[in-house]
Amino acid sequence: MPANQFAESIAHHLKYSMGKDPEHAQIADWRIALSLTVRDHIVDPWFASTRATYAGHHKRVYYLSMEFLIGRLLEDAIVNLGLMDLADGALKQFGVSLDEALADEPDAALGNGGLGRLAACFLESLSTLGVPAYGYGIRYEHGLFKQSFVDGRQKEAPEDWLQQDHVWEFERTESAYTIGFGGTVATKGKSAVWTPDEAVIAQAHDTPIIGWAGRWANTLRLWESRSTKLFDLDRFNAGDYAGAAEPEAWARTISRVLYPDDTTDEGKRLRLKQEFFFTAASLRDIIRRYDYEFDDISKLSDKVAIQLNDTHPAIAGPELVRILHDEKGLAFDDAMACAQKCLNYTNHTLLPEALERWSVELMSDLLPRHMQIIEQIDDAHHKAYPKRTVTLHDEHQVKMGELAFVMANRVNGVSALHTGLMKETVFKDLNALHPNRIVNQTNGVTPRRWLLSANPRLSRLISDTIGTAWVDDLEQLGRLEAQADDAGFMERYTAAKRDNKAELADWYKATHGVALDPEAMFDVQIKRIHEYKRQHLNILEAIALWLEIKGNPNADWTPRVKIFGGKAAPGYVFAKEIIYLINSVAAVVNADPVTSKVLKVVYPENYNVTLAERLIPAADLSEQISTAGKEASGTGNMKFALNGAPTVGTLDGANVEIRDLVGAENFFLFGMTADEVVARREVTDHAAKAIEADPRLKRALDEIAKGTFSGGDRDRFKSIVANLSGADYFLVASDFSDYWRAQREADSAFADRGAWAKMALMNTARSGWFSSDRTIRGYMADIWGAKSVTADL
Ligand code: 26Q
Repeated sequence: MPANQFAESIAHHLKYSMGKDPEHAQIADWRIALSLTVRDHIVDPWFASTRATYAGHHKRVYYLSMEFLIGRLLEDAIVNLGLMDLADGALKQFGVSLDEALADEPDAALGNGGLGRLAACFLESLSTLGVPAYGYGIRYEHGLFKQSFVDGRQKEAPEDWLQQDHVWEFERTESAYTIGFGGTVATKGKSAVWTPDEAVIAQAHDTPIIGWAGRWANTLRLWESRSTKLFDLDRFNAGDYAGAAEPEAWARTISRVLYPDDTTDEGKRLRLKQEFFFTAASLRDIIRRYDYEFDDISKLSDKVAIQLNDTHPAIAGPELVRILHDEKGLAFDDAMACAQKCLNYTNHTLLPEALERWSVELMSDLLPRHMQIIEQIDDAHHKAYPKRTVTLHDEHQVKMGELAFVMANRVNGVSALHTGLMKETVFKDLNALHPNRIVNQTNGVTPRRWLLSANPRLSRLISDTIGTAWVDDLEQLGRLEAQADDAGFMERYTAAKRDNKAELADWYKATHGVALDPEAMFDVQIKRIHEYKRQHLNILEAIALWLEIKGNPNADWTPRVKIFGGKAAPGYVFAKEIIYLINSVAAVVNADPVTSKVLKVVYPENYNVTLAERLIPAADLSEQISTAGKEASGTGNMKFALNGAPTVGTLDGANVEIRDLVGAENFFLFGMTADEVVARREVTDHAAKAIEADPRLKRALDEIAKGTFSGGDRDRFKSIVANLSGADYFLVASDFSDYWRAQREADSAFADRGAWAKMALMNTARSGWFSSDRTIRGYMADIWGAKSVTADL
């Protein structure tokens, strides 16, 4: 398309789709007009994809997830459609900067962290690979809260991504389902009739997800809850205006806000309602589409593969059985077998407190028919496996992990280590009964967003060196290894990182008023704040380092900037204390004239996908320091490695596989293994012993206790000090000494810039396996039995 035509299309949309006079258009208006123009380029491939799927009667993959952490969409679409130069040139004609337009888009944060971001990477890879697929989730009016710091403490404010026109979605008024709750069950022969006493409407909104090179587009279908009645006219006419709007307001609460908790099983009725709401609507939609195309419902699994992203949609098991048995008339056992062939479950955590359980009372009250079916599933499972029984409910609770497992064809973990631990721990008994059901699918990340678009400098160098095929064949990066001895290439590789760091420093100075030295090592830890992720281990090391530098200021220190990013669940008190401590340490350390040239601690507010895209390309060192056995996989770790930041990390999650691939010599390993962690917990006073054995750790804790970071207030961080010197469940103290050692090794390595650049390059060159394209191929082959349709075209 010629540049003029592209510009004309923008002008046309501004005027006729948006009713804006270009004279008065703001940056948001230009951004939306550009989005509408780009969107026009998506529609044809989108329709073609749907038609090809129907024409070939292909199997479809359905990815059910409570969370899709998609971030901004415009740049992704422009990059995948190859429209960057056109868009840039066209906006210039109007005197508008493309960068500013891209930066104006709100970041869609319909997720908490890794699980939600994984779902977003998977959607993009499914489209890139040309697999017929739908993502199904909830269209939250408010995504993850906005984080700010007030005097160092986290403050939450509502997120409002839908304040401006959101032109990426199409509302489908014809796709709406009534979803019931509560009520009664009447028996009818062998099956039952459920009559709910409360109902809401699930209204579909579709967002096309375009794959690389615009070859294929799938749909993300998000459900919005609406009232079945518009408003109560009688109450309105009686003058009760607030009361009249109540049914509408009440129904809408289901899709009002994303649960910001990723630790505790919130015992909330609303959460269970959200789960059933989107799962039931999605299943109805899936079956409607199947019925339109095929006759024999018992063959559903030939054409339908459903992936449950954790247990949040696990009610899909009983709901699908209910539809097949109560509504479609299959015998109960046939209904159960049919559902099992369609469903698959991904586990993302082994932390006991994060495994979902619902009380039998709540389940019976909200979903009475489903509770009966859960009992029947349990009985059927017991009958089939009489020797060992695994009950789906004990202590009057329904265990959603067990339910998802029993109702799944395949169950998967998200890294080799995690899958192994699943078999040995939470699902030990079920694994013994169903030895082939658990499979591993190590996570991956989309290289289009996390390299091509987030790191244009490095991408350009890669494409200049090995061509552009790496973009959808990431293992081609291996060819970069041969460049390690080419001085010209290494100079450009180093320059790309230096320029990314300078850009980050400029942004930080402009937004936070603090200067960062781009020559220093940028040491980055970005992820949700959690005790098991051990941000407190990192900040303790910062304190110890600060003290060490103060004691010997003229030594040859490797300058470091420690960068933190991440949100704490609003109800997670200890995580919020860690944030407060990091900010308090930053304030003291950054103001110290003796040390501030070689050590800074910074914590930009409101970490999100957009900030990750800024930080990762500028990182020198990737902090992946969780207690071994606790991080299911990690995906940030992969993004850093790909962008040339070696890891300092434990043998946890996918770190293990990263180290195997990039080479032990290009990874700063420290800490106990998962087995050693279990053994160490048995040692009496393990924390006290570790502190006694390491004077640096002792001093660091003493400084906190003395009030050095709290204006002399000795009580402020009492809970942290008490935890770390007491129970210390996540073994921060026991891993400290080895962490310190690994960090000093990183310091020395960084001082040799040439050698460091080679380590970084090996991380880039050997991380191609961590593409989510590889992960999706694994799911296609081992779990879904789905095919790439573009591969046949
Ligand atoms: C549960 C009940 C009630 C409210 C909220 C929740 C809830 C919400 C989100 C529970 C868990 C989550 C998110 C978990 C998560 O993000 N896990 C991460 O998944 C990544 C993708 O597989 C892994 O890489 C990370 O290791 C894992 O922590």
